Amino acid sequence: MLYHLLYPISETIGAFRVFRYITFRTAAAILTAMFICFILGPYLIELLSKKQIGQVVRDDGPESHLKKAGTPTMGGILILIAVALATLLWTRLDNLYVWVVLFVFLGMGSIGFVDDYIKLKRMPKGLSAKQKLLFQSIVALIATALLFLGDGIPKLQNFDTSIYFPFFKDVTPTIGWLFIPWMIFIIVGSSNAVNLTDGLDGLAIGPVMTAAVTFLILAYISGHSQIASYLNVANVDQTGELAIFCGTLVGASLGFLWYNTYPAQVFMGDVGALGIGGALGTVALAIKQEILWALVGGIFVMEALSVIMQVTSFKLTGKRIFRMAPIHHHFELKGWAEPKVIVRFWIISIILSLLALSSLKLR
Ligand code: 57M
Repeated sequence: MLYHLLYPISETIGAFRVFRYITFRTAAAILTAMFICFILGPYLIELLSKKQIGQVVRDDGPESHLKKAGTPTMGGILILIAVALATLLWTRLDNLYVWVVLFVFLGMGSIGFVDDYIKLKRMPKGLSAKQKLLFQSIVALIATALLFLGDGIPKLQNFDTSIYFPFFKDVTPTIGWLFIPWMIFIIVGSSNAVNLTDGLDGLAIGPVMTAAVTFLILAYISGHSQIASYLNVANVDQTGELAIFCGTLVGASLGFLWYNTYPAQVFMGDVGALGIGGALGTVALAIKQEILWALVGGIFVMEALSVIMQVTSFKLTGKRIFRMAPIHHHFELKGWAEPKVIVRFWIISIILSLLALSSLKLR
């Protein structure tokens, strides 16, 4: 919004020329989102406590989690507010990608909100897995349609339905209309994978932050034709503005982590996890980095795979592969202290992001 208000008067006041630069607006967006979280955090936590929006903890989980009962949840509302406000303030509002990503972020967040609310007020299980999946798929389908159609029919014909692989610049299979289910799979899968990871203090928000920093860099590159061509990365016109969205996610994650770090004063709830995951998946698709996303978000992939493997093995053989799934519970039950699991997962996510960034140019 500020771009539209202030850049036009840069002819009179030269200093306002900075509003043109994505780099300047990204830095400002990070700080804005972070301070919104810092400032609103205590009020929201107090409000959630007063309204008794406290976590119901299942008694079949690790014993150490029982003492977490009653910790305020739905703190993801803070992330939603900070990211949405900072995005509206610092991005160009005539950019389709920004609106699509924001739509998925708030759409998935709303599904999470309903789920959290039902869990707290009516039935502890919340929405059924089928209901959740259906609503998530509808949000993903609308986002897909918007990206395909763009601002008119021409975009439909121009839409690049190729998949780009890191390290192999010549492997770019074009999958045509199959790109629609592919996009839905990535968006819904990302949303759920982040949600599954969110089971220890700060465990999800740490890797979210590393992923957002990595996508911030990749989105900037993808929107810049010269840098993209130099680094052998797909150049998608106008995706540079997504660097600013990723910046707001970095800032909001830092701000939220302030309160969510061990021992947590607040949990994000599904309202946070579903929205963040969906948005990261959509950014990956927009900048044509969905394969690299599996590496950047390797922690989320590992958590989701651990659940799939555990459930499949349990159903087929009656035996468990892990002491408990998702995998963070496995390490807790092996005796690792909670902060040790969390920080080690963060370290892995940083290594994965560095590996992903090292794929640039190596194509
Ligand atoms: C998200 N939610 C946390 C909090 C957070 C299919 C199955 C594997 C699904 C999975 C599941 O339900 N996952 C959904 C996990 C919960 O946190 C809330 O949920 C929000 C995120 N959606 O923001 O509001 C608990 O996690 C802990 N927590 C923290 N710090 C945080 O910052 O400590 C969360 C955030 C909180 C708190 O204790 O109460 C959760 O784990 O429920 N199900 C499971 O994860 C269950 N696994 C399981 O049943 N495994 C089986 C296999 C066969 C599927 C097995 O291995 O045998 C476990 N979860 C729990 N107890 N709580 C096991 C039992």
